[in-house]
Amino acid sequence: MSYKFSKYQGLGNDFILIDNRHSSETIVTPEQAIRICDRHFGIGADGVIFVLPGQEGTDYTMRIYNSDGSEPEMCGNGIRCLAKFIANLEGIGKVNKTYRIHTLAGVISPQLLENGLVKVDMGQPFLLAGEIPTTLVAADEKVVNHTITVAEQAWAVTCVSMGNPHCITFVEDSDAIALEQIGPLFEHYSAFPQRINTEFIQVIKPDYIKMRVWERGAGITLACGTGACASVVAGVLNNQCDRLCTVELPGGFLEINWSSEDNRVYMTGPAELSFIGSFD
Ligand code: ZDP
Repeated sequence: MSYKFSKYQGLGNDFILIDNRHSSETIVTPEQAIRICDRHFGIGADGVIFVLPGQEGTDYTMRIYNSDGSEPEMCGNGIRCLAKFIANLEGIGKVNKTYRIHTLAGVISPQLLENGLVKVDMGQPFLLAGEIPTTLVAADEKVVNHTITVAEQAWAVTCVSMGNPHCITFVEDSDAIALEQIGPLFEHYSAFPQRINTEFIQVIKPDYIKMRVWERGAGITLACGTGACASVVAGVLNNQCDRLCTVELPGGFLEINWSSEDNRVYMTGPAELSFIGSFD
């Protein structure tokens, strides 16, 4: 069997996109996803994303497998890529078109802007420990500026779920963090039963922060959209940043707005087709 795929990236967070509109089962298994995401023995990607038929009145459903085969609830950079991929599949130069996408984190709405960027209504953040999930505090409490010890070092952490779990910590110098060593220790920290994505944030100005990320199931990536959203929410909760904030990631920039009007988080950033191909 040969499958067609399209390779997209959003700020260097790269994905294999698969047209799965004919079936509500993914045509690639998590085991196959691990193989095709391999950068030496496969196509190479941070994850595999599927466009499936919509559910409950939505236009489409998105599912994603991380490069380790695990399935996250949501993917911020991925859903921008998905919006571009769908516009391509539908074969029309769609501008100002908004799609309603069913995800494991609820309905998420990406909009194709005239300038080529994609603006996504990422929904409301979840802040209670039971929703993250984390056992750091009681289930109905928030984790804001809470100190934990990882790698024999004290870290003040704030936890936010954008459908998927994030642990944010503010640091003096994000470049100085030994991500490769420290990231896995956060990911597998016992108080995070679903594991965790971890963002190390350096606040340059209230409306400009710098982020490095260790992703659950994918490790170091050049960008994480849900992580950028979660980081701005955490920054606001800690009085460290504005609701409207630019996030600088190794792969580029995202504009994040945690709206005080509707409590929803809006993310604007690029997504581009790299190439198309097929695999057996
Ligand atoms: O929650 C997780 O397991 C993440 N690794 C999912 C991927 C998140 C992503 N990088 C993003 O941009 O939100 C795609």
